Amino acid sequence: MIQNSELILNPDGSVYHLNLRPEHIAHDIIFVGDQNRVEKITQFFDSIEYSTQKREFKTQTGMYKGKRISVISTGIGPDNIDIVLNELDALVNIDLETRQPKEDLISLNIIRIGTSGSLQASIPVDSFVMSKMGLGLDNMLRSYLIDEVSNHAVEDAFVLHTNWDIKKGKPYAIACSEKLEKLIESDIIFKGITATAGGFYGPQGRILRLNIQDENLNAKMDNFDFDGNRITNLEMETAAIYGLSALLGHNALSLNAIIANRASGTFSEDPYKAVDELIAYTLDKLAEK
Ligand code: R1P
Repeated sequence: MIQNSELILNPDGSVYHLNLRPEHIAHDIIFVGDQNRVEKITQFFDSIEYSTQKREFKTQTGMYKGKRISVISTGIGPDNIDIVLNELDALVNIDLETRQPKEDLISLNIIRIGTSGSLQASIPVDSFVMSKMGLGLDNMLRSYLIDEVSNHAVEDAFVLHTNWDIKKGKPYAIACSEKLEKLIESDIIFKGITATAGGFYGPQGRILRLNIQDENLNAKMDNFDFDGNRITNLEMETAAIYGLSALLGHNALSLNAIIANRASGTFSEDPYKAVDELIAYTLDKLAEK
């Protein structure tokens, strides 16, 4: 039995941070970072059956063209992904009455619609990137036993290529769900490796007033190449989503609207438009499923 201190439930039986009970979520789920992005998606729904919010975690569940979908905001960063993935998994794969894991496990389909900075001059602002792989620079997943789901060859090649300081912890590489990749892909979407940082400034190579451990890291990431796979972009959630999904048996895919180009130093003139277009694109692909 999982103790009360380990799996915390609110007085109404909902999971501690997400404020959700099992009946509140669909098995097709869209993650966004920004809580204000939830309604940018659900405005297109035919109906909404449930809404809740606690802290940055806002959820709406409803129907879109005959498909039941939940949209959940994860806030910023891999630490929040640890909360969201574990609590969502508990909702479907742990009996909250007996506090025992279930025998028949459910696989959720999880698609992130995020924003991100491109590292490649050839991937311009306002384009879309699908992450074939998440490369976690953030360490969160290293608290789990990840050897069976992570790609050691990519990790070792990246450590060697960047002369990575192992004091920062070893990066981890996890692939996306091939099933969701096939569902969502098209020739308008770039594909590549998405690096996930544990912070926005220093951890992503931004220097304001503090010196950073490796000023050349972004340039080295920019020319990393593993069997023709390049690091396309840098954000803060994808690798953590891929890692916990792989460990827990869920399918995950991350899509990002590119709103900044770190190679050219440019920022989108209308970042909301790119996000809106990615939302419309993803909803249509999901409805075809
Ligand atoms: C940083 O501004 C945030 O924006 C990006 C990063 O991953 C980080 O969460 O994604 P979202 O727009 O999806 O939050």
